[in-house]
Amino acid sequence: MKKLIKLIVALTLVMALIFSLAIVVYADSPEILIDPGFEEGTTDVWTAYVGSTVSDDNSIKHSGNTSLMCSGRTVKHDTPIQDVTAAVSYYGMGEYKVSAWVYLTTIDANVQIVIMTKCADTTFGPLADGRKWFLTPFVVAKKGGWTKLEGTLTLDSPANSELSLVQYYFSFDDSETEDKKLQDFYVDDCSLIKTGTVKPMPTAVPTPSPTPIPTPTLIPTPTLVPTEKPAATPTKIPVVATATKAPTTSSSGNSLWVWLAAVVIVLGGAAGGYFMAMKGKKPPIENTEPKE
Ligand SMILES: [Ca+2]
Repeated sequence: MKKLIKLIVALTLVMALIFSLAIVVYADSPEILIDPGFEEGTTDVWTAYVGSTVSDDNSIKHSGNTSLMCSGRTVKHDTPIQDVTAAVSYYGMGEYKVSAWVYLTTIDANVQIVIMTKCADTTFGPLADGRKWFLTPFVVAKKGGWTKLEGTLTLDSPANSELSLVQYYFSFDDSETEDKKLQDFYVDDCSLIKTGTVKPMPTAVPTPSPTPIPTPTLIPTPTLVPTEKPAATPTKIPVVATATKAPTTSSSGNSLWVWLAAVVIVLGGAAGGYFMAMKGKKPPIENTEPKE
């Protein structure tokens, strides 16, 4: 019984977790098309499929200030086109909502929205070259007014085959006369959204701008400041060793030495004088002459 209760609790927790995650991811994708209303002035996002001319126009617009005019068309699908390969590859196969507003200039005509997928597997598709077209039903668009095209397209290219190209564009009815299918027209407020469960697309990481290398500041050569001559350390005068103090002699001792010196001097002087006297005394001259 306890095991059964534990199992029920565990299953409840798992279901709650799955349900909470489902709430987070259950939502349609944000708008996939870039500049869908032509208000951002992008120049390379929307191009012409074949050889027509596409240009921003401010005179006829469905909303905002700008629409896109397509002129000089030569074939039914020569229309504005946007490459959506990255987004559709990310969101994958399944249901997509598409819509757009068109304004014809010459005569009412059939117009539709086209999503073309091309797989790396070139055996896929009606032409066996990897391409397949997903089309909204034709709508009779009006001359001199805005008509909404819309539909839900279920893309079913092989899930295991990488998409090499996905495009969003328009097509006129090839069975109609040329004045209908090749006329100039305007388009505005386009849309392409993946419905149902989608994974949030990671925000594109902006390319970091290179950090400017600072110009090295020239460090001026420092002026040589004469080193202040340190004050001469007075040469230490060696301390003269204090003479060993002679043993103090008594005054009597000094006197004795003085007396002895005096005696020596006196005796020396006397002796010298004597010898000098003796040296100076001439001996008596003997008479050495012959006697007569
Ligand atoms: Ca607009």
